[in-house]
Amino acid sequence: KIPRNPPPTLLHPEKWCRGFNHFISQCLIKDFEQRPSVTHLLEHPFIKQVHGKEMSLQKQLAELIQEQQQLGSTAKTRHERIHTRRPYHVDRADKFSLDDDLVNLEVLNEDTIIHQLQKRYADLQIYTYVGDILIALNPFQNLSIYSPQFSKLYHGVKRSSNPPHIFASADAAYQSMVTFSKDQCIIISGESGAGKTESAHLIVQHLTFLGKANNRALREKILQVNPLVEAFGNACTAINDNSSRFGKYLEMMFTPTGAVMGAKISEYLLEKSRVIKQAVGEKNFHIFYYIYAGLYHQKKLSEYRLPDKKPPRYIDNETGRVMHDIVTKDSYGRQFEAIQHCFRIIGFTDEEVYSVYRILTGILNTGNIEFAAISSQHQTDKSEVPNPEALDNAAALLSIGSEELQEALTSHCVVTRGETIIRMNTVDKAADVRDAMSKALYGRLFSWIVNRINTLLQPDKNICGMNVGILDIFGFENFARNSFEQLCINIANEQIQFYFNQHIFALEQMEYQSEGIDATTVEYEDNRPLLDMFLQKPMGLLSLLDEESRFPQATDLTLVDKFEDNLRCKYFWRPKGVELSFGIQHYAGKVLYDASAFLEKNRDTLPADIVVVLRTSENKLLQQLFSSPLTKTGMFLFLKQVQKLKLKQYSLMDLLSKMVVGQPHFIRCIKPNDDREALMFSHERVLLQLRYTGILETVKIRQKGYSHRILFEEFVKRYYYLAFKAHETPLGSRENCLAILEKSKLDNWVLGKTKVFLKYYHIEQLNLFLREVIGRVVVMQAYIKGWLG
Ligand code: AD9
Ligand code: MG
Repeated sequence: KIPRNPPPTLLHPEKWCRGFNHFISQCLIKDFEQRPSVTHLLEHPFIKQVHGKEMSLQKQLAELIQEQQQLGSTAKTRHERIHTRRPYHVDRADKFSLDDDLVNLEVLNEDTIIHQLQKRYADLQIYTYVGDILIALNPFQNLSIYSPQFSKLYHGVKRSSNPPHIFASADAAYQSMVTFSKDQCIIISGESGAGKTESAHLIVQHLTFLGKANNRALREKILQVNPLVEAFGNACTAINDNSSRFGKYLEMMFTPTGAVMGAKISEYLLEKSRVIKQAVGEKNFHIFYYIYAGLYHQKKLSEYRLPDKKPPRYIDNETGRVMHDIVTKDSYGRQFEAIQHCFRIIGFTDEEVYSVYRILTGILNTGNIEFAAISSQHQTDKSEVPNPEALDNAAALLSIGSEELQEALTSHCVVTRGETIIRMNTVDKAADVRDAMSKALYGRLFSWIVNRINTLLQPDKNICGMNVGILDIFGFENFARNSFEQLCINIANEQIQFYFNQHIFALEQMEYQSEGIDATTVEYEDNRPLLDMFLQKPMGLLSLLDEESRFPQATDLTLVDKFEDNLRCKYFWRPKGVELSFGIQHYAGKVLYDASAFLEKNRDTLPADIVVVLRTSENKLLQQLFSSPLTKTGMFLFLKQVQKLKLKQYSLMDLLSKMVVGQPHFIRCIKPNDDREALMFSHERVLLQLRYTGILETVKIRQKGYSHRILFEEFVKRYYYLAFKAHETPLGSRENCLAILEKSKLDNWVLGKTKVFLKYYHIEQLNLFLREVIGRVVVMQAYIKGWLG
């Protein structure tokens, strides 16, 4: 009567009654060191007594145990670990040890590190560890290392059994979550085009593999989330054909036994301005091309009132190119089908999807509305719409009145002394209102889609689960021309870097001091002064920007003047001769910004007249988008939100850790060249990234430092199985920690005043021991449970 599906992974014995555990520990787990083999267990009097002769049961039990035992095998010394041969490992005689972990380098400097990365890259070993941190070089080609076989290969095994891999990092996060019932987060960083989004996909892929419950439909749904939101939030830029134009935090939720049960996305700072205008060589959000091409091939353009000779203005900034691509290649059309599939699988209703299409095509039609000046006797700066068919089309798709729309675009109400006066809009103003409307429509539609996905993937509220969050934001950008969007993106990256520094360097070194541990300090580049320059109140760059945005007379020039007057530090400068330009020395390099339209973009206002019209829409979804302020699913509330918090001194650490909760795991993506060429390794470009991300310092601190610091109490609670019987409840004392550490035969750990200081590899070893022990308990639990019926 062994249950068909024993707990897939670990069911912490604590969750079972102590009586059972006592029994099990009495019967089976005599001594941790003894490590009874399968035969040992089968020979055990208890098992024999119960089912001694039932071979099938024995066989099943043996399989179960074997499976569990694969999780952890005999502990090896660190030396053995390093020199174990692994599959896919290309062994080469070289003056640098071709090791998987930079921490093992004997000679440590920029040259040795880069040499090792370069060698590995040439062998297509794109992943390398720095202790518990993963470095991922973008291969710029499809590798055959992400199949389900690889997911299996990396499932629950020791990290050193296989070459470094993103699946191993995902696995580590998953195993920590299950073993300690604690939320985890994976923070992926790197400049634009370095491979963050691809990495995020691979992590989701592996986590869905690990969290396989019997709910296949749910897994399918989760796998469609990224493609769907990326169709709406990604676009082709000068650096990356699939560049993320929003920040994304995807939380995958699991049951206490590690089965996936739901997901939630938080989106952050979508680059809405892309809807209305794109830089030369760049494109609008993918979805617009998909839908236009899809409708073109399905011969449905007229239904959505779109022209079939020339794409709408918003998606046609490279004259003729888009139409040519759509007619000759069918890839956009196929993508449209894929998106329809995503909507269906995730659970959007046909009506909802139809409304989304109407809004998208409504936006495209809105972009085609033109304005021309008309002069009347009294007013010379009035505007009218010379192409009323565009206006009618937009109004029809948005299910609003055409006249009302025209009015809202070409005029606005002002209330002075209780009187409402209607003022006419100039041509420029009307065009601005039109574009503001398109941006608002798209921004709110995007947020709605995200919220809807969250509702559809919401787990059962009755189960108290845990999650692994994956943070994938837009990477650091430095274009020929950098605007407000790049500033926001780069500040966000500045904050991620700060978070990394805090975790890897600052917190660690603070703890050595307070716990009286003697560990060499490692110098690192602290970007806090730069963040202060951005975020301090009231004189930080963002505060100044907000302040200036409130003055109606302010211009972008007065803004830059204000910056210059107030930001007196080495990170800010103003180049001579270019009025609207200012430079920032970011952690990742110097960027020159063009302040044109900064104020307007920061104000991001939508005239009330437009809101009023949109609220009259007969499209229920559209009505909903403008009926109430959308509740933002808050991720880490930085930038403006940071300022809303009435903090004298902001602390991103606090903010990030409030939002991105859980134990962080870091993945640093590196772009090997700017030409997106496979196997091309630009020494210079990689070195630059290694420098600004502080990889050399990270290797040093991982070599010398103790990346894990655990309170005595917590340590005993976690690992007491390793030295005590399952039914015992030892105190969280220094002595008991010592007992566990000695029993586990680890070396190089240190005990502080209140904490155990461990190297990153200790954690892996301890967890493997623990899983081995718990694994046996679980098998027995399953067995006994089945036996008792
Ligand atoms: V941005 O900041 O959103 O502009 P990312 O997200 O860092 O950027 P992305 O993941 O989109 O970069 O990767 C850029 C391109 O590199 C992808 O479109 C792939 O063509 C390529 N890439 C990245 N990682 C891999 C990989 N593991 N295997 C194959 C990859 N190709
Ligand atoms: Mg990306």
